[in-house]
Amino acid sequence: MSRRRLIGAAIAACATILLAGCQAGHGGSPGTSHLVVGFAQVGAESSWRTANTKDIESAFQHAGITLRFSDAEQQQANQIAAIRSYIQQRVSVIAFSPVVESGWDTVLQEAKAAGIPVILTDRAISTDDPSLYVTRLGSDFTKEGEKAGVWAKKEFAAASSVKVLEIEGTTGSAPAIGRTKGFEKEIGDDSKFSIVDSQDGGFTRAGGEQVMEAQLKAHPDVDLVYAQNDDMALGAIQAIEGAGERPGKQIKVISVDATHDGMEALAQGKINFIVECNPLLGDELVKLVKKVTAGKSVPRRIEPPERTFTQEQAIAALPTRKY
Ligand code: GYE
Repeated sequence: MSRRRLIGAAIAACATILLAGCQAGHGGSPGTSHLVVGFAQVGAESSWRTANTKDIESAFQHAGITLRFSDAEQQQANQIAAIRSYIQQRVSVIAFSPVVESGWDTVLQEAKAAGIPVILTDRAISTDDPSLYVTRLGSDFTKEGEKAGVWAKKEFAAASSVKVLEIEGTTGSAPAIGRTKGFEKEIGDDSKFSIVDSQDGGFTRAGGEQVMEAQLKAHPDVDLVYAQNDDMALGAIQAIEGAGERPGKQIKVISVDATHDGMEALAQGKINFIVECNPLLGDELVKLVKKVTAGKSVPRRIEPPERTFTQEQAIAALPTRKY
């Protein structure tokens, strides 16, 4: 082969590789590689949140769709600023998990005016204007609270009085509102249950520990702790052990999420029951983004599959648990 031919063949080979790269670009299908999604995350407050972020990032990477990510550190003002910046960047879709339920109308009207569709992931908003978002992909938090209440009623069927401490998630957030409502509705028709206190633990381990420490002094005779996520339950367990008591024995513990650490504590009998909340929303979010940007219709509401766990079920599930 002459030198010139050799160079020509090399150029042709490069072009073929480039073309293949363009068409298959990181597993993306043709027509989606130009998409840019702005994702405004709540923060990094819990293991659930970390698993959720990781899953979303990897799903978008896999799909070859650009994801711009921001962490609001649990502050609504930060999240509003992030959404405004995505509007300015003219992203294809804005997705976000709202820190709290209310106060979104103004910024979402701005997104609407800019023609950028909004998808809610995980948490919900309260608004009178349903046109401000296309769909919500996330759990039914009231149902989760009900499952916790149903278990409590069964567990304490033979007791004559049950003192309950609620360690709630971030005040004003959809999961805190729903999980409180569902639980209180369930136990509300059984007068032996009394809620000695409900305190905001901010969905963090430190928050759970702090609330529990103070509550053990105010209500040392508490029978049941309902922690609205695993991190707060794990913090509460530390406080209970610190006070020389046995979590899961003298004081029963219910939690929500079913993250790996929570499930380990359940397997060890320090937590007694966990209501699962599924953070693996990435693939479904990618599908929604593709459909919405292709002008296809999507359901107004999508709920991920979820279950509950007893100690035996946690032991069985742990080896293959994904988060
Ligand atoms: O349960 C908690 C997290 O919004 C469902 O937020 C989510 C909750 C989750 O911090 O661990």
